[in-house]
Amino acid sequence: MLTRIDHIGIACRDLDKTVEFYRATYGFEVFHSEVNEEQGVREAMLRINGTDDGGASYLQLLEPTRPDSTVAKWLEKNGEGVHHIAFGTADVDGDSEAIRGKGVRVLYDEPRIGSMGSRITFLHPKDCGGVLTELVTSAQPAGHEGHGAHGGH
Ligand code: CMX
Ligand code: CO
Repeated sequence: MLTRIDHIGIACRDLDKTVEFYRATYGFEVFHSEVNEEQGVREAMLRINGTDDGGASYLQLLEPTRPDSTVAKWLEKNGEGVHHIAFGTADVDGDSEAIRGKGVRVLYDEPRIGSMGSRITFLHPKDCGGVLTELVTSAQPAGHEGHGAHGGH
């Protein structure tokens, strides 16, 4: 069951500058940052609020690490802006299979590793009304999400 907005993914050209915009404008601080080579991104997670399933909602700021990455190609075509939304679930495997069964293309056969050791998959935007949609199961057990995952570069 999808129980929260886990994050909104925002594509940018300059991560440090974008982090500073969100800090100076809204007061949001970086909760976690990392490079995900498989996804071709350098990212910063800004924690906005906790959620009633024990998780949290974030903004995920994304800068491409290489020109052939999905985010680089998207920036080339669209410029900076909202790139995807992500729903949180305790069971990304079960939920993605159920959604696949409804005829929506799930991009990965098995979930891959996302932010903070989470397991993630994506639904094709062309099957979701033009919205690239991610499903996320956090690494932390339910009830303890959002704690102890600071730092890491
Ligand atoms: N939102 C909405 N539509 C999108 C999109 C997006 N983010 N990215 C691509 N599309 C649309 C394009 O506009 C295009 O539509 P048209 O044919 O009407 O022009 C169509 O999908 C195909 O796009 P494309 O530019 O040819 O791109 P690809 O097919 O090569 O890739 C996708 C699209 C969704 C398969 C690819 O972006 C993908 O695998 N995404 C999942 C991985 C990802 O995004 N990783 C980065 C984030 C990591 C994280 O969140 O942790
Ligand atoms: Co994401």
